[in-house]
Amino acid sequence: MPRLISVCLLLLMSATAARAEDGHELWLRYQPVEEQWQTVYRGSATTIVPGESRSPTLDAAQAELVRGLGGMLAQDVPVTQIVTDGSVLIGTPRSSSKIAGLKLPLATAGEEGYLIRSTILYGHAITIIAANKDIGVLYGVFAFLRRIQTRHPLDHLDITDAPKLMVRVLNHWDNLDGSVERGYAGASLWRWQTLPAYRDPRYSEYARANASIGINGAVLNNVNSSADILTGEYIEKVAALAEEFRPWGVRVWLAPRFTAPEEIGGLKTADPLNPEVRAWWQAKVEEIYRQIPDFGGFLIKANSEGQPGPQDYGRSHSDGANMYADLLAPHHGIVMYRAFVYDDPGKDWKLDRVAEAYRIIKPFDGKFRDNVIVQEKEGPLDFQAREPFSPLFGAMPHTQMAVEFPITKEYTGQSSDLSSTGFMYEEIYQSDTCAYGKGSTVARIAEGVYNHPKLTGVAGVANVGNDRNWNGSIFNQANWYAFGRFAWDPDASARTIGGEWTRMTFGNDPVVVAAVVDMLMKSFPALIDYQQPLGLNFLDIDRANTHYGPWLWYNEARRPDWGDVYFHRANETGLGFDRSATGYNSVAQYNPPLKELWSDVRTTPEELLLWFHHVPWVYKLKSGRSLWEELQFRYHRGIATVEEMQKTWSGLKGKIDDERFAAVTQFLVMQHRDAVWFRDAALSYFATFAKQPFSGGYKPKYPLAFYKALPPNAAPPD
Ligand code: BDP
Repeated sequence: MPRLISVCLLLLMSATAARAEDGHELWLRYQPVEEQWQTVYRGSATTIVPGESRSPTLDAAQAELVRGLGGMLAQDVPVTQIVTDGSVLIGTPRSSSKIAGLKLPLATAGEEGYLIRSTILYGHAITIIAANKDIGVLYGVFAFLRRIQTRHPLDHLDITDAPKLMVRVLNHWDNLDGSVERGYAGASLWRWQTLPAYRDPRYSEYARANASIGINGAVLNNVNSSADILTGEYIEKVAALAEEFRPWGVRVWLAPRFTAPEEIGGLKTADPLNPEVRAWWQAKVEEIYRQIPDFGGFLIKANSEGQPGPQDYGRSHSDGANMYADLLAPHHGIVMYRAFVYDDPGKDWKLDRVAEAYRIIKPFDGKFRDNVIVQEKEGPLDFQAREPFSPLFGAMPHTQMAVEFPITKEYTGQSSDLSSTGFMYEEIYQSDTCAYGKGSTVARIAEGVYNHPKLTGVAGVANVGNDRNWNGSIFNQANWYAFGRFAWDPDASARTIGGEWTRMTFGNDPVVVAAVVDMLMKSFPALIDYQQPLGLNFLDIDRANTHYGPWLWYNEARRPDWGDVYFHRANETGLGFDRSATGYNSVAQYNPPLKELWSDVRTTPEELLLWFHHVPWVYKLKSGRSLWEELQFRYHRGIATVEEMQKTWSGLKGKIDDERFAAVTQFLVMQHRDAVWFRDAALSYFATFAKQPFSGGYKPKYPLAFYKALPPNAAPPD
């Protein structure tokens, strides 16, 4: 019997050691560090010394430190006022007389930044985490813990860091019925039914995760908005969420519906210049600020894809944006006005859809109020895996511009694919717009280097849902993380951020780190290869609007640009959309020398070849291969990379807990299936125009007719 007990005990112990993880803890796992690191760190974090005065944010910072240090150093780290060797002193000059006495150079830390410094106080070697504002202390605490999570030393620290962008918001496309537009991580996190009374603990957990990567705002509802969000009933619910988020420095924002004065206000019009309409909005804005004094502002999608807007009343985009801006200004609220607009011209449209945002919005440069930010998707089209940067960046010198990035992966792998969007964030931010001389990158424009007054920001369309792991898959967490870290510093590198995330998520075993970072870095280029090589795009518009799987032949939509054929323009002479001077000339929207370089097929980067040109099938690329051969080469390369990722991952068996290991393994199988599906359908379809055989003995798995007959959203059998 005693023997049986000890066996059971052993089993139990080993089960705990290999503790299965479901991903709920994200990158904030705070697992005990290895023995040798315990020795290194313990001396630098023996006690926590907070200031004399408190606030919910300072309490959160202190609690995080207790939790993080306690977990990683596997010992209690007491909170005390007594300074000893190894104390961590936290606070602002206002909250802590000790910090005030140190007269730290906090000016460069600004409103939200922090300073972490090793110093001597009363003869003791200590670490200070100080800031001008409480939120900076919280960010500093997360940065300090991140150092331990990623095994960086804690001595001789002298760090000052501050976010380069002011507004760092997630855009949730959550509907009030609990569904999420383009969400692949379960239903909405907001349980409207039980708000404001019930405060799901996940609300503050969500805000904490955001704070850990510096995100400071959340637009709660879909840009395709319902007016109901502005009713008194919902504003109370929104206020409850704001209360849960507040300690973590996350403000709530809303996407109002332009016609709300008519729909819920009983007015006959929503004309932004009508005094009654203005009065209605003014009362609404005041009602919001009475309950939510730190309300962030409004995100607006107007006159785009059927959404109502000022043009419906004969007014302009700036009339609409400025009406909101004027009403929000006394409360320090901000309008984020989306440049993702395109008109509805009906069936005989002759325009280039890609050129629309620029054509429609650029004329308003300088016409928006100072508290309006124009929010433009990263590319001129619509979140495709690879687009050139939007030419609006660099075309509106008198306008505050923010990039809108996809985090949710509508066109970049949805729920199944491992594809790390950090790659895209870096590629876009580092693109040189050439607008203000060499080196005027999208990052510098976003940072407001060329703008006065300076109001900067970024938005990411969230991939958060009520799935246990928040994002639908473990690797999708990397994209939320990367968005936040790039929002903090647009000049950061995807590799460094990926490395941080990997260490925090899977641990610091160098074999694991090297393997996972390698997967992250190759995943997005692989996706481009097997879905949208050489600048192709929108090959997945299907009749049910799911955007999952290849639908290259689809051409039956109400308007041509809601079909695939419009975008790839495959015919017997070649492939691609001619946006050069000989075609639609949309390339002219770019600054010199880009417009000249990209207008010439020989000087266009091959990554964007078919974005700008209609290229003959026999055209020779740099590789020496013809377009038809190169296309095949890239599709195959994409799949080969997925296979490499599968191999790399399977090599980590035993080094990752079983649950997450199995989940990723299964997702990779799906990804491989879908990548093969994309390649086979695309190449079978293009072959009907190229009229040439496949190279190297390759043969698609099924005939083209089979792919065409698949219903939307249904992958072929393996
Ligand atoms: C498109 C999505 C649609 C969004 C739209 C937008 O398919 O669901 O409403 O973007 O950004 O790509 O407004």
